[in-house]
Amino acid sequence: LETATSDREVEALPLPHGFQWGTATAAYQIEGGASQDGKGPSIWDTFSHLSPSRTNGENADVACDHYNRTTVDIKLMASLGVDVYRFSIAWSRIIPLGGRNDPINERGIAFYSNLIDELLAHNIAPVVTLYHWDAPQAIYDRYGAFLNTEEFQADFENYAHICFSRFGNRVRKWVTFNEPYIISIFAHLNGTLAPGHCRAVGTDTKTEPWIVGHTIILSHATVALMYANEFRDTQKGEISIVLNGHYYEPYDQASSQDRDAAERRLLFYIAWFGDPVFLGEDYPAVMRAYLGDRLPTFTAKQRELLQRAAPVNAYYGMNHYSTNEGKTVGPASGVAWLRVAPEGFRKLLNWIWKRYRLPIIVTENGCPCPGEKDVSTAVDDKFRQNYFGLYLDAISRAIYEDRVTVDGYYAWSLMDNYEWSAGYGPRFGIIHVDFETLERTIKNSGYYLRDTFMERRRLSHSKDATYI
Ligand code: GBH
Repeated sequence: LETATSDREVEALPLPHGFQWGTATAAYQIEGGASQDGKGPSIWDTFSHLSPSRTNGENADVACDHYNRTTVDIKLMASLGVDVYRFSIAWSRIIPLGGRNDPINERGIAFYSNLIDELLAHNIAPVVTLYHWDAPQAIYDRYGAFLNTEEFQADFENYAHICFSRFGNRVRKWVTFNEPYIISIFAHLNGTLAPGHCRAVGTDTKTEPWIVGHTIILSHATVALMYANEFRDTQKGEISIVLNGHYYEPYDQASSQDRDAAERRLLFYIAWFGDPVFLGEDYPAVMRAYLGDRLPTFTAKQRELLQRAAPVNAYYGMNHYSTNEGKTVGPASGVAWLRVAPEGFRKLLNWIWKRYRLPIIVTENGCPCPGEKDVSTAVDDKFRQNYFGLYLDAISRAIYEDRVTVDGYYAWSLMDNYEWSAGYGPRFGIIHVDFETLERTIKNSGYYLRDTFMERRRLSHSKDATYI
């Protein structure tokens, strides 16, 4: 495997003593058990079985079979010394038909309840995402899911209420939505992710992606406020949302047009959701200027909701993988869209901190190695170790040199899994999964993370920590 990721060497800089590290996954990507124990179909069950295939001929009916192997997987995690495990709940396991008047599936609830108990028994804190892309198929059939703001908001609120009631006594950190940008643009504009809505007859790609975004923002605000009003005092947890985004470098630093373009890209990518959610403000003015009335308008009542909900968000959940510009910014990894660019990461940490002033938790970061295939080549994953090392160094620089607050880091992903429309090709795991035998093997990057977090946190409170 290729090893070079950057001109820079990993320095293993200090991280704060209380800095939490963990791993992350999503239900559809790992669980399998597609119709086990009363689970209803989700839009991903449908999408991954379409013909002709839009997912490289592959589906996640079985995936890592995590649904039947949680004990093994938690033991592996525990052996790596993680503090945290971020996973998502499949809505259609809890309410197979999705809606607020539909029956609850106790067997689905039992699965997540046991998962949480087992994590806690191993001293691993659960971080729970309510929505990681797998809407119940029934609500999409009934009213287009995200395309009907009021219906979705009410159904999501009901689903979230059940989750807080049943799991909230053991969960200290909640995420409402994973990556609203991807849900809006990839699932409803270019159609490479479920439901691939724009490919259907009669869809309107001029307005629909922006309606989807609107729905997510309002549903998040409703649920965050409900959590604060009904659950937070007794359950003592935190809630927020996870936003993704590459950093954008101006193609030519000397050009003010390029600098504006890069900044505009960040506003469309991140502030689209960040400004309404974290600041309680309207969409960025530049979005209105470009999109006009293709972009929905918040009513006075909705603005009030946003303003009341904004202070409830306890952290900024940041998924980050790479940097873009008009030219190549680093060596290629195992997928075309991801290049190794830790400096961009550091700049984006600063950009987010400056705009939102919330403690940042890196809720996903990782990469596949170039040429990574079977276990014989995958386990000695130097490229990934180097990527992790460089990105962790960038966090240290942001914390100690730039004074940005970063509280945690969750590697994507705990194990190789179903990479959505790319199927089982790209492997992001720190644990290798053989998809024939379902055997798990910890990769060297897993051990690397275990050791480097121990070392980096030790440095921060040793006398030798001259870095600060
Ligand atoms: C995250 O999305 C997801 O939260 C996670 O589920 C996923 O497994 C992980 O990243 C790794 O991808 O092939 O050019 O069409 C990150 C956003 C959106 C990045 C889809 C890759 C496909 C680009 N991802 N995108 S392309």
